[in-house]
Amino acid sequence: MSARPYSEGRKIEKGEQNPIGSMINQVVFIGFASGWGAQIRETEKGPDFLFSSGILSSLSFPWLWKETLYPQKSAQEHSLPPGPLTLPFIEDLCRRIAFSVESVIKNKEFPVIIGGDQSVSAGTWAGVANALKAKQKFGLIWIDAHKDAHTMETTPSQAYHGMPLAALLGFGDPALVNVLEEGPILRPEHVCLIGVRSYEEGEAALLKQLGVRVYYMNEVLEKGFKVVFQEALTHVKQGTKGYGLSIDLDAFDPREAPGVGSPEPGGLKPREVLPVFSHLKRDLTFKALEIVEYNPDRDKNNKTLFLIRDLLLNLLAQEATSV
Ligand SMILES: [Mn+2]
Repeated sequence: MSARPYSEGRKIEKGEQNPIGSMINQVVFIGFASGWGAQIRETEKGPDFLFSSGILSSLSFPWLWKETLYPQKSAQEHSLPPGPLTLPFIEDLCRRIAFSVESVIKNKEFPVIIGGDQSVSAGTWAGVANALKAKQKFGLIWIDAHKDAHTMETTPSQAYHGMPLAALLGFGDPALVNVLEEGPILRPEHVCLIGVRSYEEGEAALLKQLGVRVYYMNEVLEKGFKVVFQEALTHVKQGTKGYGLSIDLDAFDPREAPGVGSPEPGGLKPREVLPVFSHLKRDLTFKALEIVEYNPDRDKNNKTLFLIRDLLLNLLAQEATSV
């Protein structure tokens, strides 16, 4: 199983304004059905569950589900420990997602990547940077409970979903660093992390050495999400040709988003985050969005599913929906 094309979606109606901006035709979803980068593999069910839930029919903007990318072998058919044995699946998927994202942007459409474990990020942002000719000139806000900045030398778990940010900055396995072309996708000064509260020494040392700005959860609680996010936006827009948003659902408090791969207590509150996101509308420098680590098996009362819908509405709809 490689890719399943979907035609479902909602077309732009006559006279309707487009989401994001008038240059953009529609929002295009791409699913990344992978659990190979994680220790717990059920995130591979995330995109199909989201799509078949029917919840996307409540989106108020034009959208299309382009495809869902599946690994050569599912973790349900095949058992492997985290680490190098899983890399061929991840490398192949990252390249396919990069090509898919690239073609969406070249088509003047806005890509939304739905994961799947966060190893996808090594592919997503390679594709975005290529399409925009913005390699090392692209900003990224990484909203996550973790730093995802390990390399094989520092990781305790060997799981590749803990490594994509390092790869985007040029560190780690060449298969993930050089997905489409040689060399790092992002420069450290163009990256911000928000919501971090669980990490290991090795990855922290790498980000510190590179001077990457990390807004720990403490700082978010102190200043408020609104102030932190505005600062982060200013940061990632400086000297770049655009910016993207990578949202690991585990950044949110597990009481609000229980359906994730690696929950960490004490996270972001949707009621603080969603209104802030609604201000991103029609910002033409906002180029792509990924929402990852959705694990439907662990969700409770579809809370996480509804949170994904609310994130999409607040980030992409003309009028933000109150929550
Ligand atoms: Mn993550």
